[in-house]
Amino acid sequence: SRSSVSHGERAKCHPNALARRLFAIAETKQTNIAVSADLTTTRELLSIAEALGPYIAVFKTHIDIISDFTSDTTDQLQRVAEKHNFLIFEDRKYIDIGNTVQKQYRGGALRIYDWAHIINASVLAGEGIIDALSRTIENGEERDRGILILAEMTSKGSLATGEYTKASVEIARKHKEHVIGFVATRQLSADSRSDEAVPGEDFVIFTTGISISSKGDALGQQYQSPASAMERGADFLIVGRGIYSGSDPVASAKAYRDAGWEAYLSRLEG
Ligand code: 5IU
Repeated sequence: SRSSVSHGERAKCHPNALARRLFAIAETKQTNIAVSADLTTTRELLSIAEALGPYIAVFKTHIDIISDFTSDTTDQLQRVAEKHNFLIFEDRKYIDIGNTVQKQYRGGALRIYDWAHIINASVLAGEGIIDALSRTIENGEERDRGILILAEMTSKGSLATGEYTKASVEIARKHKEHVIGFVATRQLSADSRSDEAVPGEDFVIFTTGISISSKGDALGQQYQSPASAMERGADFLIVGRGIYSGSDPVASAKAYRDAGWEAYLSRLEG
């Protein structure tokens, strides 16, 4: 099945250039960790990016929570990303009508298209949102851009389930040029009858809600362990407070990287 294919193999074969780059980074740095840097000042954001850069494949931001944001924040973040060879994922969760999300993606004060390799979107509003974001990518000059569809959520009582999740997969299949995968808690695109990978299809699964030590927080977040997420089909593990909120984020990042990579290797061995 698909889960026994290595990152190196997927780096060679994936039809999407950004996905190839992502798998090549994972293979080279031997990490499937995406740190969720939910920090609120430019200084903290850049210092955690610099410190954790060597151990991560992806740096996930919520750029609208930075209290002192200027274009310098993201200019500098891009420089750190180049230096340490990781991709930037802005967790913006686009959800509006096509005409609005194009403006939110391309323009405004944040100019997310200019600096974020990966963005995500909900298909609550229908597939037009994916058309609109795809067109922004096609009309722009940056070629290494990709979209993740928000197919599930980890918060208690999430309504992103069942038919909604199924529709997410169907819409992704129609937009393979720019949709590189899903934010989800498990493998979603296997053939429902055989459980085998669908030929020619290689969606990347990013799983949030990962913690080695905690089961949840006071606001409804629900966690699973790195090993559990990898067993369920995750390709990249998104870790926030588990890494940045302790006294030694670098040591935590290494621990999550080791746990994630070990689980990946044992999955390869089947
Ligand atoms: N996030 C989730 N669950 C989801 C989705 C996104 O937690 O279903 I979609 C985001 C929220 C936060 C990060 O930015 O992932 C998780 O942070 P912690 O690891 O600190 O809980």
